[in-house]
Parts: sequence; C-alpha cells; structure tokens
Amino acid sequence: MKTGIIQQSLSGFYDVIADEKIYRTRARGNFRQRKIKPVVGDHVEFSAENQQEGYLLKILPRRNQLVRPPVANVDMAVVVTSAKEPAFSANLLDRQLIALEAQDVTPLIYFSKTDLLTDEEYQQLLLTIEGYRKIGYQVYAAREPFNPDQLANLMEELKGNIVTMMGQTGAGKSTLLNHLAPQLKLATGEISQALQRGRHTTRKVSLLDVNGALIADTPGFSSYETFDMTVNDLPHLFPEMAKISAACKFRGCLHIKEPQCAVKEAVNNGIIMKSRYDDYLQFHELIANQKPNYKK
Ligand SMILES: Nc1nc2c(ncn2[C@@H]2O[C@H](COP(=O)(O)OP(=O)(O)OP(=O)(O)O)[C@@H](O)[C@H]2O)c(=O)[nH]1
Ligand SMILES: [Mg+2]
Ligand SMILES: [Zn+2]
Repeated sequence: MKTGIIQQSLSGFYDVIADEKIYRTRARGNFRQRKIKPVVGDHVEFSAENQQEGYLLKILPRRNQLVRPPVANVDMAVVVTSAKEPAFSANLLDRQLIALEAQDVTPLIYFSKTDLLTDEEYQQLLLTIEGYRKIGYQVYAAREPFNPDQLANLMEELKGNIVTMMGQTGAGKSTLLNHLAPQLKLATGEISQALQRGRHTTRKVSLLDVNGALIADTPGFSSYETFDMTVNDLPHLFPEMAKISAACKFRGCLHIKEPQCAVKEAVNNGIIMKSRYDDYLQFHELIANQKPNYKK
C-alpha cells in the first residue's frame, strides 16, 4: 500500500503522484459505491504493482475542497483576474474570494492584461487594488505583466504550497504558468474566440510541479454561480466586515436592516468599499433565494 496525491483525473483513471513517480490508478468497485468522487489534490491510499495498473483504496480526510475548480487540500489560489479583455469585474472577483475564504484557502490576486490598459485606466485600477490591499489581500498588478520581479515575488509566495489557479476562461491562467515555468508549454487560447464559443483552452484540472510548488492549472469559467455557504456565514467571508462587526449593536448582525450597524457606518464613511458591500447584498439575496440542494 502506498500513499500519494491525485494529480489528474481522466475518464475513470486517476493519476497519483507518489515518491516522484506517477501511478495510473482506477477506483475499486466498493470504493465507487461510497459515492465520494476522488478529486485532484486528494491524498489517497492506493496499491500498485506497476505504474500503469493501480487501485485507489481510500481517500484520506480533506482539509478543504473547492467546487469550482474541483480541487482538494489547497493552501493558496491565484485568482487570475483580467484587467481588460475580458473587462475587470469586481463582482466576479468577490465571488471567487468568498468561495476561497469559505474553504480557508489564501487568495493571491493576480491582474493579467494590465499592458492593455491606458495609463488612465491603470491609475483607476490601482485605486481599486488599494482597496483590496487594505483588506489584507496580496495583489499583483505590475504595469508590465510578466516583469521578472513580479514573477519572482509570486513564485516565492507559492513555493512549497499546493496551489490552484482560478479565474475566468481566457483570463490568462495557463499563460502565467508558462511564464513561471516555460518548460510546461501549456496550451493557451485566443481570448476573443474563447469567450464567443464558451470554449476552454484548458480542459482538465492537473497538478503541475512548478519550481517547488504543486500548482493546478484549471479550466476557467464564463460565469461563477457557486454559493455553497449560508447567509449567516456570508458576513464572515468578507474579512473587512468580519473585523468591524464586533462593534455592531446586535450579535449576528447581517449588516442589512439592523440599526446601529458598524459595517453600514463604515461603508458610509468610505472605510469599507461600496462595491464590496453591494456585492455582499447581492450574494445575500442570491443565497437566500437559492433552492435547497437535498442531494448534499
Ligand atoms: N496582452 C496580454 N495578453 C495576455 C496576458 N495574459 C494572457 N494573455 C492572453 O490571453 C489569452 C488567453 O490566455 P490563456 O492563458 O489561454 O487563458 P486561461 O485563463 O488559461 O483560459 P482557459 O484555459 O480557457 O481557462 C491568450 O491569448 C494569452 O496570450 C497578458 O497579461 N497580457
Ligand atoms: Mg488555460
Ligand atoms: Zn452590522
């Protein structure tokens, strides 16, 4: 019996990394009946006489699990966020950030395509970025996207961690990985075509060894609608609100209609970003109106 990490999954096979080798495995029958689907990043026990014909025996307990992209046991996520083409959406960014906060994954925000902005647009973006930095998020947004200092700083952060790439299709996830490790030679797409046809250049999640970090390249999405938290959890997923909420008059304040709410006051005073609060209200509504998922 060996233990390893699922590196990728393809039509019923699971490739497992163990002692610097990759073993192709299949899930055993009784294993499949238990309805836990193995995902990339899972720590597993498996048996293998050779590297081609192994069997998955057990999934070890997960530290966390993201649904989109489907990866388990993640330390960090690089949220690749296009500054232009496709246009920057703070709303889309916030959707991803709360999903990461909910699973205790550290987000690193990486802005791609800053080279396509005019100076004026770039200055505007920097104001928004300042807001995210104040919350405590690390943001990478060099004027010149693949400048060596920025790549080195990012790599330094990622080293030794299990990381997932996350972001819209065409945002530049695979392109960034190719800059971090040119030997990967990942396929990258033509953005305009990808958005029009809703096609992904990257088709499957796979963990790659990138200079001492295990990083999952993932297929992007065209919209992000995954809200698997409750309305009561939601305020805790906005760190700047969570920090201030002790000053709200009511315990468990949802910062919506309650009187003497410190969060609403901070929004009015410009201490909390209005766009973040508006997104909070929108997500609250979306979750409140979600049909319960009985299958869970
Ligand atoms: N100008 C510019 N183009 C970029 C940048 N980053 C990525 N691109 C281009 O954007 C297009 C899409 O990049 P990909 O790396 O394939 O995007 P992806 O996020 O991996 O997309 P999926 O695999 O479909 O999820 C490619 O044509 C890249 O060359 C950037 O910083 N600046
Ligand atoms: Mg890709
Ligand atoms: Zn409040």
